[in-house]
Order: sequence, then structure tokens, then C-alpha cells
Amino acid sequence: MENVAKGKTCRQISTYSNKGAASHAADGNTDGNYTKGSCSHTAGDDPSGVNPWWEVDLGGTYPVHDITVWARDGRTGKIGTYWNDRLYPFTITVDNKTCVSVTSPPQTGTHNSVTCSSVMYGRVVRLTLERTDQTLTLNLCEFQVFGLVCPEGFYGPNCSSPCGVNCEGGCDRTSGHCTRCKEGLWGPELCHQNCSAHCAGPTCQRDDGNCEVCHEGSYGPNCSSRCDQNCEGGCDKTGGRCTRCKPGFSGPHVCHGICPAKCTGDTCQRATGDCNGCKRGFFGSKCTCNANCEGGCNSTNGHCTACPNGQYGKFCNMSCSSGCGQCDQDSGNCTACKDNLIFPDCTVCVDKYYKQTASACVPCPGTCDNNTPCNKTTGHCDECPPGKKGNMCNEACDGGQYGPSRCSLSCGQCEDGQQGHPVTGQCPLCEPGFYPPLCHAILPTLSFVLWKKGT
Ligand SMILES: [Ca+2]
Repeated sequence: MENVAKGKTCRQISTYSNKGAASHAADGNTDGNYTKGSCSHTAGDDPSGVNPWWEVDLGGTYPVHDITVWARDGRTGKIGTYWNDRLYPFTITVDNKTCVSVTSPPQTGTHNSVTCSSVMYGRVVRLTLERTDQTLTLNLCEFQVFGLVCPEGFYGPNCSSPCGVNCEGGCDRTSGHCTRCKEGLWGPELCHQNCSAHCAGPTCQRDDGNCEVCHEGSYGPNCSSRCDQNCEGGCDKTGGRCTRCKPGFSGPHVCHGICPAKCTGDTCQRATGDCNGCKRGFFGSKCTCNANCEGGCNSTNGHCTACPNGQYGKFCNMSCSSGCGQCDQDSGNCTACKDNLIFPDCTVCVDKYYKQTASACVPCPGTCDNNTPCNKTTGHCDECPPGKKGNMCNEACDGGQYGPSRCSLSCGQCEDGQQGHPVTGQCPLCEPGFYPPLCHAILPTLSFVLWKKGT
């Protein structure tokens, strides 16, 4: 038989001193010498008049039957004389139901074995001193409760019921609840549930069946949720946080961030998504280049490796002067001109071209007199060849006018209103009274002279 009170939680109505603590009456030591510190001692005259009591909480329901109490020894200063009036008469209850009342001490000896009238199932066993003298205190040097112990595998009042087949290590002597569950089973009482097949190990938590450990790639109480596809090395059993991110992904939880394309090693920092380093030709935490760059940038300072035509500067964010086809990437000086501009300034058009816009030279629209260039800014001619007029000499003479200096001469009277030749002023035929070749109303000789002057 086993003393189930030993070491359990004890209480008493009051405590005389630390030496008389309630726990001393269930410390496994039956020594009755109070000075040795293994006896309990209440504080004495309780003003409420309640009888002194001491109790032990067995921590669970036990079948209580046999109890042994140990009185204090050394009443007269000698061992073998007892303080029986500080213990007797007493009543013992089990969960407030009377187990036994004892009126007198044994004839000899310090201890007294008593029995409940029947096996009593209960948890709290209390001894009360039924005193007649209100000044008496309670001394108890040991209180032993002998429960009914069944052989492993059985339970019940007579230990005749076998524990459930799912139990391991026997079962509770009263309830029959398993001490432990067999591998792969759970259940707070009889272990009749199977652990989830998703669990990594054969065991799960006794009370709720939650897996102890999940297979890599799954999480959740029953390991029935799949880790995110971007996780590497599985994920946290509780929240599903990725253990690591797969290459190319980032993110504090499930790695849904995509690493910048130009990170070295196709990896980036999990928390920020910043690259750990850049591939050649890229720059910065995200390994990009200024959008103006052509052909990448310096990995150290981000300066463009090359600029597109027409741009210059460290970041190619400045425009070459309008006439440049290309300019020096550092200085911005023109290295080639746009079409038909004169190098190196690229501001003036070549001959016979003029600036239709700030940067585009176009051919002069007309032909100037003696094939001279037009003005390179306006496109105008100084002088037009005979028969042409307008600023750019690209218009024919009006009817009736001809000759140089922008059609400065008037034609004669051609027959039937025909027009004179715009260059020579000559008519095919003249009206009567007018004389060829210019059909003026003067003598042919003079007319000829005038005609010659006009050519
Ligand atoms: Ca003791």
C-alpha cells in the first residue's frame, strides 16, 4: 500500500510558527519531536471558536480507506510521552463526508491506524480536533493515507477492470483514463483518436491531437495546410512563415516579393527585397540604371556606361545642342552634326540649305540668281534669275511681267492676249501696231534694242 498523502499540498486553520507548518504532517517523516521540525502546529485559541483543523489535498480522486495519524511526542520532556490532547478526539472527513471519528488515543505508541467505514472516493482529507478546551491547539506529526493501488493495467474499486486497449502505462485507478496514449493515438480520456497522418512523427498532443512536428512543406495544427510555393525548407508550423525564400523571391512571411532581375545570384534580402549585389552594368539596392542610360551603368556610382545619340552627362540626362547628331558624353561637345550642318559648331547649314527649324537644314526652295546660295537662315535669295520672283525665287513671274530683278519688266501687247515669255518677254505674235519681238508700240529697231537689254 502506498501513502498517497506524502508530499501533497497541505493546509491548516492557522500556523503557530514556521516550525509548525502544515506540510510537516505529510513530509514522510514520522518523527514526533516537534523541535525537529516535522510536525504541524496550529496557532491556538481561535477567536472564532472554530475547532482547529488540518487537511491534505491528494491532487486527484483516490479511494481512501486506511489512515494512520502520528501524535506529537515528548510531552514531559521525554520521548514516549504524548500530546494526545492536541490530537484527540478528532474527526476525519473525505471531501466533507465523515470517514471516521476517533475519541481516544491508543493505549501505547505515538501512531494510530484508523479506517473509514467504507472505501471513500475523494480528494481532500481533513482532520479536525474536536476540542472541549478552547485553548488547545492541534499538533500532527504525520498523516498517512493509504490508497488502494491496482496492478498496472487495471482499475476500479476492486482493481478488476482492465484499462483501455489504447492506454500505455496503465490508467487512473478511479476513472480508468489512460496514463499515456499508445503511439499514434490521442484523446484526453481513453486515447481513442488517431493522430493526423500529416504529422511528421508518430505522436501528437494528448489533449487536442495537434501534431508535434509537421512534415516539411506543411503547417497548421494538424499539418494539413501546405506551405506557400515560394517557401524553401518548409514553413513555421504555427503561422506558415517560410523558413527561407526560394531563390528569386523575398518577403517577411510567405515570400511573395520578386527579387529585382539584376541581383547577383538571383537572390535578395528577405525583409527589404534589396539585392545583395548587382550584376555587371547595374547599380543600387534594386540594381537598376537611370532610364536614360544605354548599355548599363557603373555598378559603383550608377553613371551611365554610354548615352543614346543626342544625350550626354553622367546620367545622360542632358541634351546635346540641337544641331549635334552626337556629342561627347562628358563635355557635351558635338562629335558629329545632324545632316547638312557645318561641323564642329553644327549651327550653320551648308550652302544651298537653310534652317527651316532650329536643328533641321533643308534645301533652298528656289534657285537664286547665278546659282548663289540662299540665306542660310531665312532661305531667301538676294537676287532671282530672270523669270522668277518671291523671296525664295520659287515663283514664276505674273502674267505681263518678265525678266530679272524679280520680274521687273512689263511685256508688250502679245496677239490675242497671250503672255510674253517670262524670261525674254517675247510674244509669239504681236497685236497689230505693235512690234516684235517684244510687241512694243515703237519701231522694231528700238524694240530690238529694248529686247536685247531685257535678255
Ligand atoms: Ca512529519
